[in-house]
Parts: sequence; structure tokens; C-alpha cells
Amino acid sequence: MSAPPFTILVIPGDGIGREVIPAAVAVLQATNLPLQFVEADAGWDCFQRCGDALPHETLDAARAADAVLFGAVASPSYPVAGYRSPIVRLRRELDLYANIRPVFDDPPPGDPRARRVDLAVVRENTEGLYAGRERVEDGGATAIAERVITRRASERIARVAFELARARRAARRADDAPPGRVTIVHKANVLRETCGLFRTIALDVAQAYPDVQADEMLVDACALHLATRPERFDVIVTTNLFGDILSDVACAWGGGLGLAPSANLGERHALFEPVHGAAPDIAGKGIANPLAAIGCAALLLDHLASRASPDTASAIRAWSERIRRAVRHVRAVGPHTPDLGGDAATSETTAAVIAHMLT
Ligand code: GGG
Repeated sequence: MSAPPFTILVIPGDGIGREVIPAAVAVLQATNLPLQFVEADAGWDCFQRCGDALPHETLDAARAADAVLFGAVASPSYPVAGYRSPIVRLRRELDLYANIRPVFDDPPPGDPRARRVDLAVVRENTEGLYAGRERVEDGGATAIAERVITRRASERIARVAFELARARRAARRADDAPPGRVTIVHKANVLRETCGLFRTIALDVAQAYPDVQADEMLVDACALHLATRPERFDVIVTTNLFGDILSDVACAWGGGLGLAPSANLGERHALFEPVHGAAPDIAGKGIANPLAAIGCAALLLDHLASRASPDTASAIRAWSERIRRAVRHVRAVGPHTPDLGGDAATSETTAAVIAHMLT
């Protein structure tokens, strides 16, 4: 390939982020694509060492990179003066407004679980209840969080969802493949202003996509359907907190959190991170499942391909497809880490992916 190297900023973060992100980097290095890796610090450990969970050098490097590969962060569940979640901050600082979490499960014929799940949760990533507007009143007896929903953010996330449904339909290729479908998820029957605005705007955007089916669902019903009838979904679009929760529910169908990758996309920047967190209970043991982080490597290559010249793009896409195939293979036959019922180490699963990808 003849292309300038792409710069990938690697932020392992906390806990198992430091074990699974090196695995993803090893997979990317094995492709021999022109990628240049730069590492930076962020997270709770970073805060404890240097008083800042997202040092400005890290933020500057993220702005300068072609893509960011992020591991996990372990923010405490109690207030700490001066601490803000670095991943929530990165998403907002880089305006990574679309968080896309694909879930895929295609069990072999005859498998009693057999139901084909192939869906994506598109989560608004910059506002909602994660806008950071929390305060305490009555001397600590009342705590208030403001939920921010704007026309601009709702419109652009709805567009991402409908474009994605269109692209997924095109990728299914077969003439008789069902049309794409976007399910707009909200709780507008109770949260009439905030969810009401999100719902109205998403339904307006739907009008511009007559080739994509649109329906709507209350978030509680959606949680039930994701648990019992996941095959009825194609693309789900929703607000920040709802998307965070629903995508974890959906992950159960894709082999659990150990296999769930995600993309955080904006107009200018892109960050890829496994859906799972820092998992302090298993951190340092060398047994974390690297497949979610490796799945992020494939999503990252898809993103670079979308920015590359046509020749380069097809070479990059070929590698992302090889990585995905290798992940599917290792998921099916092992070696499996303990979360999938095996006893393999992170390094063994990673080596198996690389070996399959290079065959
Ligand atoms: N890789 C996703 C991740 O780290 N998830 C946990 C998370 O988002 N935590 C928020 C935080 O700890 O600030």
C-alpha cells in the first residue's frame, strides 16, 4: 500500500484496558498497514498520579490523531473534587456525537438458541442525562440532574441512524433482503418535553428516508423486546443514558460484554472502545477477553477506509473483514477466556485471532 501512515492514538486507561488494548494493537500491527501508534494517559489511575484524568497532552494528541483506540475507565461512584470522567469528556470535547454499538449473533443451524440477531444501537453521545448538569440542594438532602435534549443533537443522531440502516440494507445485498428499519426509542409518555422533542425530531428525520421503515417504542418495552425478541430490531436510535443501558442488554446476544465493540463518531474525530469497563475484579490476571477490543480494531479500520483513497480503502477493508472473520472463528471454536467458559489467557486468544487472520 502506498499511503501516508495513519496516526492511531492509543489510550489503554484503567484495569483490563491495559490488557485488551495491547491485544488490539498487536492485531493491527500484524496487518502491516501503514499505521503509526502513539500512546497517551487518561483515567482514574492517571488522575491519582497526576491530578488530571484527561491531561491536555492527551486531548491534544486525540485531536491530532486519525483515530483513537480507547480501553476502559474506572471512575469512582462517589464525588471526587476535580475529577470528571475522561471518556465522557473526550466524547464531548471531540464532539463524538454518535455512539454505535453493533451486536451480531448467528448461531449454527440446529442450535437451540437459534435466532439471528444483527442489530446496532445508535446512542446520542453528548447530552441527555450525561450532560454533567448535576447539583445538590437543601444542604445535601436533594440531588438534581438536568437532562438536556436539543434539536441539533437529536436531528444529527437520527440522521446517523437512518443512514446506517440504509448502508446495512445495501450491505445485505440480496434483492429480497428486508428494508432497513430504525426503531426510535424514548419515554415521551412521561418525559414529555425532553423525550417528546427527541421523538418529534427523529420522526421528522424519518420522512427524509422513505426507503427505511421507522417505528417507535417506549424504552421499557424496548428493554423487554431486546431480551425476548432481539431479531425484530435492525437499528435502534435513542438518547444517551437509554442507549448506554439498552446496548448492554443487547450485548448479551453477541456473546456478552467481552465481545462488544463500539465506535464513537463525529464529523472530525473518531474513537473506538470496547463497551466493557475496567473490570477491576479480573484486572492484572491476564484473562480478560480481548475480542471486544479486537472488534474495535476492525471498526477503526472501517473508519480509516472511509477516509482513504479508493485503492487504499479496499486494502484496509479487506483487513477489517479478515479481523472480523478471525473473531467469529475464535468465538466459535476458541481458545476462550473464562467469560466464555474457557481457561485461555488474553494472549492465547489474541494469538489465535492473529493466526487465523493471517491464513
Ligand atoms: N470502554 C468503556 C468504558 O470504560 N466503560 C465504562 C465507563 O464508561 N465508565 C465511565 C467512567 O468510568 O467514567
